[in-house]
Amino acid sequence: MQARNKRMSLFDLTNKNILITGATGGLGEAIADGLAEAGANLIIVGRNEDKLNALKTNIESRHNSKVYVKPFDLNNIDAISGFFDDAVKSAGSIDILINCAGINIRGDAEEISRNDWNKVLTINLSACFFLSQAFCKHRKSLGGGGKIVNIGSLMCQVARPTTTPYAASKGGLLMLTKSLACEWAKYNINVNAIGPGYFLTKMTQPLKDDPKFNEWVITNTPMGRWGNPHDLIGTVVFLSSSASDFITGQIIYVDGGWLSFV
Ligand code: GCO
Repeated sequence: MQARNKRMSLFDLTNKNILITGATGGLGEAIADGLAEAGANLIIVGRNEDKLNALKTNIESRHNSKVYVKPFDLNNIDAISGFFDDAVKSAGSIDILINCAGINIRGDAEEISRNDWNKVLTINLSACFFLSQAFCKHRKSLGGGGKIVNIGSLMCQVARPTTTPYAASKGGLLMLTKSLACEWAKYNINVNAIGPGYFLTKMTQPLKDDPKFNEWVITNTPMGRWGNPHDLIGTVVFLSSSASDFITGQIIYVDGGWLSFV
């Protein structure tokens, strides 16, 4: 029993402060809840303060975790560093950054406007970079250590028509993960990513509602189903915890076998 507890403490996140963006989104809520269950305190970031407050109440009522609500619009790239400093002031320090916010604007590549292109690239890629930069500065000031987990997609690796800005942003996010892993290993900061397969959220509901698309997802996912946001928790906890201390620059696909299937 003793030995088992010791092993499990590898995954323990007690007293870790984790900042998560997109916290009230389809994947973010489940991830935030799972991290709190593993013992972490959370700094939850999103645009809608009411939704953030509801999530805080929900998490604090069920877990022994302190949740700080930080409304912020990630489009505001120039304000990211000030926002991050403010979040640090509230929580005392931030040990782990989870870049989970993401958007998709689908359409034919021939028709995508510059505005839509910029919107997707700003949230899915630029905001992740500048948050990571602020995080690195903070961790350096504490003598190093820390973890970044980027929420990617199957589209870090493969594409599908009508999702060009999204696929470009997620491909970029994978290389951002690898670049920062190489550069910040010297500060003992691990940078990894997770690539969810087709998960059922508000964002993918229109895809699920299309019978042909739904059939395509089920047939191409060896496990024969859409992912449930809770399917991500184990991997997020692993990459946030000391169980992954010698892993950096990696992406783990949580895809029910999608990428292994031809
Ligand atoms: C979409 C996207 C994603 C998928 C993802 C699979 O059109 O919204 O394809 O949200 O779920 O690419 O990883």
